[in-house]
Formats: sequence, C-alpha cells, structure tokens
Amino acid sequence: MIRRIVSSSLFILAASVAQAQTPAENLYAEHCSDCHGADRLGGTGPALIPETLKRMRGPAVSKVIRNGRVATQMPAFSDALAQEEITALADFVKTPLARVPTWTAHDIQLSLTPAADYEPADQPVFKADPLNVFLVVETGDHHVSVLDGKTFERLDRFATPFAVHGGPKFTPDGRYVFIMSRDSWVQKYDLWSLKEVGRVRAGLNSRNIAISKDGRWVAVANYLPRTLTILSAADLKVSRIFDVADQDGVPSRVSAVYQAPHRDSFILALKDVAEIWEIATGPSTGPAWQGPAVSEDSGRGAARTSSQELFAHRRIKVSEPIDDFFFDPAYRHLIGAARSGKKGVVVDLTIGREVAELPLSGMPHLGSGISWMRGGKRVMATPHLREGKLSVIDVGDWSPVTTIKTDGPGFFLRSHENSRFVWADVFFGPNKDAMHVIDKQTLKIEKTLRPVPGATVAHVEFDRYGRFALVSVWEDDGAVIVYDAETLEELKRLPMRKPSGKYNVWNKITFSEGTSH
Ligand code: DHE
Repeated sequence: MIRRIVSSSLFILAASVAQAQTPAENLYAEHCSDCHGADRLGGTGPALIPETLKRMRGPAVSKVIRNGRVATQMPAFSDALAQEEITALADFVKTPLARVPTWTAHDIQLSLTPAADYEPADQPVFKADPLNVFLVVETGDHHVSVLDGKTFERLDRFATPFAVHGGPKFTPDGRYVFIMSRDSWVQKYDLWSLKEVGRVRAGLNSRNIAISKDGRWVAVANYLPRTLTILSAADLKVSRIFDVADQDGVPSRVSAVYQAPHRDSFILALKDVAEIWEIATGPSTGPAWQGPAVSEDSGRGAARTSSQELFAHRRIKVSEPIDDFFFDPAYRHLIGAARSGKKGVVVDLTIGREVAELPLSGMPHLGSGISWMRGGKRVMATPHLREGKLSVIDVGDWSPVTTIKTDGPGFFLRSHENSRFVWADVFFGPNKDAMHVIDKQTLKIEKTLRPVPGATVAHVEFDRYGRFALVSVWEDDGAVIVYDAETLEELKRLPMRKPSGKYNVWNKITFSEGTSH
C-alpha cells in the first residue's frame, strides 16, 4: 500500500514536472534534442548553451533556426515554426544551464572516435618541406586547409569539429597536430599521411589546448566542467583530470593553458579565482609542488602513482583573476591581463609572486602579445580589444615605451625573427578592413594595407623563413592573401571560406618570437 502511494505520488510528481516544462522546452525537446542532446550539451550537432553561442561570431541564433546553417546539417525551421516559437527557442538556448554539468573520464573515453580510414605513413606523402607547411582554419565551413609554405599549393582540406577556436598545437617533431573546438572536441591529424587519426571530447566547453614539451600530453582548458583534462597525445585517452578549484575549494573555469618549454610545464590562468597554476610535465622538486588534485573519477588509476611527480602542481597567488597571458622569452615571467580589463600584471613564475603592474587599460589581448629586440632591449607589444592602440613595454624593467595609435581595436599581432615589421589588424569598427604594418625599430606605421575595402582583414602568419606574410580576408567568401613580407607586395590570393587563424609548423614548434603560443 505504502509502496503504491509512493509510486503514485512519484507518478504525479513526474507528470507535474513534465507539465512544468515551458513551451520553449517542449519545442526544444521536439525539434532540437535529437541532434543537440536532451541536455543541450551537444550530440551530432553542437552544444546549445550560452558558453558556446555567445562566443560565436556569425548570424543570430534565431536566424540560424529560421534559415538553417550552410555547410552543416542544420535545417531551416521557417516552415515548421512560427516566428514567436523561433524567438522563444533562441531565448531558451541562450539561457545558462541550471547547474554546472559533469563530464567524467568515462564520458571522455566513450566519445573517443578513431578515424576509420587512418593509415600512418613512413614519410610525408608530399614533396613540400613538412616543417614549412601551414594550416589554415576555415571557420566558414569548419575545415582546415593544409598549404605548402613555398608554393602555397593546397595539399589537403579536411573537416574539423564545429567551431574550432585557438591555435592548433603541434608535436615537437611537427608530425601531428591537435585542433580544438569550443565544444571541447580535440582532433588529432597526421601531417605526414594527411589523414585524421581520431577525435575525442575532452570536456563540454573549452578555451584552448597546450601540448607538453615532450609531445606526450595534451592539456585541455575547460570552462565546463571546471576541469583541466590531460590526454595522452599518442592515443587520445584520458590520462588525468584536475578538478580546478582554489586553495579554499572555490571552483574555477580555466582561462587558458600554455606550454612553458623552458620550465617543462603547463601554466594555467584561472578565470574565477586569484591563482595561477603550474603543472609539471617533467620532474619537479621543491616544497611548492604538491601531488595532483586528481578527480576521483580519473581514468587510468594505475598511472596515478607512477606519474605522480609528472603532474605535480603548484599554485601561485595573484591579486585578481587573470584572463589570458603571454610569457617573456625566458619563460620566467608571465604577463597577464587582469579580468577587469584595466591593467596587466607581471608574475615571476620562479619566485611565485607578482612583481609588476602594467598600465594597460582597454582590455589588453595579451594572448596575442609578441616581443622583439629594439636598440639592444627587448620590448613586447599587445593589442587592445576595446581601444585603438598597441601598447609597447620594455621587458627589462616593465616600463611603458610608447603607445601606437591604430585605426581601431585589434585582435592579433604577428612578426618573425627575419622581418622588420609587426603586422597588426584592426578587427573591430569601421576600419576592420585595415592592416597596419609597423616598423619594429621606429614603432611607426610604415603602411596600412586595405586589400578588400569593407571586408574584415585579420590575423597574419609568416612562413618559416619570414619571407611571406599570409593575411586572412575573414569573410564567408574570403581568401588568404600572400604578401612579400619585405616589399609588402601582394603575390597571391587563395579563395577560402572565412579563414581565421593560420599556423606555420616551424614557427610554432620553435616558439618563434613573432608568434603567439
Ligand atoms: Fe580567441 C586564440 C580567448 C574570441 C579567434 N583566443 C585564443 C586564445 C585564447 C582566446 C585564450 C589562445 C588559444 C591558443 O592559441 O592556445 N578568444 C578568447 C577570448 O577570451 C575571446 C575574446 C572571447 C571568447 O570567445 O572566449 C575570444 N577568438 C575570439 C573570437 O571571437 C575569434 C576572433 C573568432 C573565433 O574563432 O571564435 C577568436 N582566438 C581566435 C584565434 C586564435 C585565438 C584565430 C588563435 C590565434 C593564434 O594566432 O594563435
């Protein structure tokens, strides 16, 4: 009897929960959940959560629901749904999830998808210099083009997971590359056989990835859940999951993770708590290092004891959470943007504390920072996301050198050891079609290029020798333009679908001073 009452009240409760669904939730369940997951965390289609949607530049969500999305399987719902229903659905998917979801080692393991047709090759299947190859991320239709860095012939074009973000990371020999999407898919691609090796979902929403100095580990910085996942680069299996929380247990998103090659470690900035983490990827000693904050659920329990020292981590307290950052060439100092967007801080990673504050207002984009030698001194420069300027700082004493006024806020900066120039885009505002070329010594704008009036022109990458500079025309019907890096003459235009970042294998594996990490 009691059981019957309990079960019937459970039935009533379940029914009232079902009835409690809002019209938008019902529409979602009917039209979207098959592809995007009942929990909105993704399936064959991407996750429909604000962490992903708010970050994507492109058509408004309601427009995508109405018209579909070209080059994907997203159909148009204009015939099936009324405009108010489309608006309600769009609002619903932009609503934050009620709680931070979990994504366990088991979930990661289940998502692992080796490519069916992968065959390794004994040597590159092409004649070009394999270390002078470029990857071009084409966000327009979620592909990557592989280009010969001398002739600019396209060697391959392969499909990526939806919405790739951040720089792909190469193994130290330049043979494999790892590419990450905002939905945390990590794709491994073999640059010798020009084939995908496989992919795995390392979290639910991610910022970026880093590869260890020895090329054995790939670290994935997650927003959702609040973790850092370390994958084995060899087979993409989960090796360790760090639950990210400060000393007092307050959980945090990871703003970014980078390799610090001179230190043989990963460095992480945390978005919600005032700590920097360093995770050893080689032997670590000293009282500041502690055993790993491993999630109970971490996959390979057995690896835990034997590699305990390998992933030892230390915490460095900072005055406020750090968003993105950049290193000096010795990797002793981290130069980070405070989350408030009003200043930069310099953290000495060896002594483990802040040593300077930088007057960087207007949201510095330090992840794009680069450095070079000027008159016997090393300087660094960063663009700002909210002000039309570049800040130049003396890396010796952290004093401001100058501010270069630009035609609007920029996103990316690039140079090369063999080039006289720094290239700075103007990503936002009416001058988004401008690309400034700045003399590294005089700090004056030498020339402003406007190759396609009205189009967004952004992000530069040099070939291995610094002879050519490749620029993106960041439009659906876009292009990569190849310039002579010295004469600034246009040499070639390669049609591409909204090309974003471009990455030269050599510049990346040698940590060229002109490129971001
Ligand atoms: Fe990025 C790199 C953070 C928005 C395109 N961006 C990075 C990196 C970080 C970062 C931490 C370094 C990753 C790496 O290479 O390891 N990006 C952020 C933000 O905080 C910001 C402002 C807001 C957000 O969406 O989270 C942001 N980024 C964008 C965009 O809107 C861009 C222009 C379009 C897109 O694809 O989302 C964009 N970000 C890029 C690109 C890189 C990148 C192309 C790699 C640059 C490189 O040369 O290495």
